[in-house]
Amino acid sequence: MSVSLSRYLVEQQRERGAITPELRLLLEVVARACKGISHSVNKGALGGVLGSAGSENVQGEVQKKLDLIANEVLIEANEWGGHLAAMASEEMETIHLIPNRYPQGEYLLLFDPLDGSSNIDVNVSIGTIFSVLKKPEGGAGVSEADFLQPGTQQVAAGYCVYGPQTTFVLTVGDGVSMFTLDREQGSFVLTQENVRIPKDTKEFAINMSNMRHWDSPVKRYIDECLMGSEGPRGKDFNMRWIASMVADVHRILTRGGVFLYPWDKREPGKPGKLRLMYEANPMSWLVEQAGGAATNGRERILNIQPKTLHERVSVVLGSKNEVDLVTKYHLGS
Ligand code: AHM
Ligand code: MG
Repeated sequence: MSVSLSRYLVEQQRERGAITPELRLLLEVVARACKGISHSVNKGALGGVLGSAGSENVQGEVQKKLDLIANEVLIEANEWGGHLAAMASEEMETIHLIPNRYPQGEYLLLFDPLDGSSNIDVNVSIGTIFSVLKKPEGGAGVSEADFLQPGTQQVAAGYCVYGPQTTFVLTVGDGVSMFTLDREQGSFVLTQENVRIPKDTKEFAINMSNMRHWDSPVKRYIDECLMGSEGPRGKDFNMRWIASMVADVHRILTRGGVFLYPWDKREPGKPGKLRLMYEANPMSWLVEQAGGAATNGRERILNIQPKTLHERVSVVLGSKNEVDLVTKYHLGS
């Protein structure tokens, strides 16, 4: 018998005590929003949703129409349920407070509404990434400072990948589960539980066009992979780079691999391209929950104390032994 996401969440709440009723509602609502986004993504040119919106986000990136549609869908779905104190998004400079006309809850929701924006118009997998925190106790109202908690404080995290299938991937700290969207039923159905990432791999993911800008530990690691069976690694590697972190991480959760988006010399003042709070933290927790590892080259990503909402970070995640090796090269040992 198939298990729907709703049933899975009820069981997580009732039998395992892993989530509260409010968090269950929150996750149901996020999944419902993802269904709506999936619908828009599928329509593509027929829905008039492709192309640029003609605006830029706070990071100076051109916003696509679907970036804004996905952002709107997530906000509208989550505003009225009474489970949230506030939201934050890659596409919004400041936090989004819950309007006074709705009850306030104790959770904080962060998201990248549509990750892999450069792939929207070319019909390649994209996705939504989300992270849930609890508002710190005490203090009236809610401010950006309430969001600045390390990834270890997440109470739920996941993503929804819009690819050949729409798959919702979730952790509430009790392993990683995957749910496939059944379009006829209109519901997410549990298709894999207890996802595990193999400790070793022969597959790496990095944007090789940035090679000349990398730092020496990253160069060394990739050079050794490229030497294959003739080099110190003694095995041939394969490479994949989808340029949608959701799709690259989904492959790693499915069959292993290592993903790197390191600091590089193009913008030396920035720690990396990817954002800590709504990209790296949720993905790092999922990867760790599946037996993998995630560091910024030196330290565990989940331990980083964020200083700003849109802070960036260098990312190395995936199969544990590879992440450990890259980290070792950075630490100079
Ligand atoms: P986005 O959130 O604006 O889509 O940017 C993040 C994406 C990641 O999904 C992906 O890993 C990376 O940017 C690709 O960057 P690049 O085009 O430099 O290879
Ligand atoms: Mg993104």
